[in-house]
Amino acid sequence: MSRDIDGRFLDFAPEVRSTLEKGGAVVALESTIITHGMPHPQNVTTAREVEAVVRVNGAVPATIAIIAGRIKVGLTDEELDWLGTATDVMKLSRADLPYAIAARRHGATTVAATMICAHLAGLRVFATGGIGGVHQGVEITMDISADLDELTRTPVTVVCAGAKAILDLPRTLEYLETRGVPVVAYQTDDFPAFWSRTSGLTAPIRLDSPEAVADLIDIKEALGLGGGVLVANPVPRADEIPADEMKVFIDRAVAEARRRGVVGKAVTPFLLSFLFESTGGRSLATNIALVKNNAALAARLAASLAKPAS
Ligand code: PSU
Ligand code: MN
Repeated sequence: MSRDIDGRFLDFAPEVRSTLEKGGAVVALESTIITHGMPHPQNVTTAREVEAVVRVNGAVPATIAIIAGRIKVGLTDEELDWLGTATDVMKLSRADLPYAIAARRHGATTVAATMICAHLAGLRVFATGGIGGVHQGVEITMDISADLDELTRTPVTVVCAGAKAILDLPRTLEYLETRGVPVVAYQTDDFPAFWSRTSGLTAPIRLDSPEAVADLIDIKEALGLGGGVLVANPVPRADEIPADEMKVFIDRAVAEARRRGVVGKAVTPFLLSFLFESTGGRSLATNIALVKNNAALAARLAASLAKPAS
């Protein structure tokens, strides 16, 4: 269960707490996708739909965010609505978490920060859209998402649709391999590319059922290897934007970010919103579909992990 025994930092939603106490299945969800990843009102409607998808697939959702310095594990409807339009919410990664808590700030958790909070809360599975990774132009900017290092140290399984295709995907995979993070493609041989089902890169591992992924997670933990597991689940065929179509828009977005001098935490939100505009909303529709698809798999995985060993 939770390592935060005295409740010093964490506030659990009652349903999340009671489910954890019974050893039931809970799926962590992040909040940066709500505050910095999607426009309003689609951000809030998606967050609700994603929670519903988790339930339908046999688990309890716990959306994680920092509100007035408290780590919320599971948000109320009111908190979720508020988050959807709030303007004073920080984008929190590992480096920002202690400050946000100490200064009683509001913060949306990225993949890295959500993994940390999920682990503190005793959750093992987390669903998102796409992880951050090595950015294009890393030779000059050294921009590598803290999400990658978090996967090397925090034992939470992240279900995503690959790394966002705005990134340098070959280098992202190299980095994960160097740092010893198992990367599992789900029911495919290829590492998926967020909006597209394939990146043209072969994934290191392929598994075809939630039970097989659960086995791998249990064994990794039993071996004491530390760190997380990345599960890359391709967007459903009907919702994908083929990689060659997407590339045109991505190249334009990356060039525009460079021209405007966008750096640091602002890069990913800028690229996502630029793509939303330039694709006439199509990139967002695909993003929504892939997050739901990941939530469904994460719930089935959490349910499989929660089963008592036979
Ligand atoms: N998945 C999405 N949309 C998003 C994100 C993930 O579909 O906006 C967020 C996650 O919170 C992830 C972050 O951690 O993008 C990556 O930000 P950066 O590249 O600055 O590390
Ligand atoms: Mn970055």
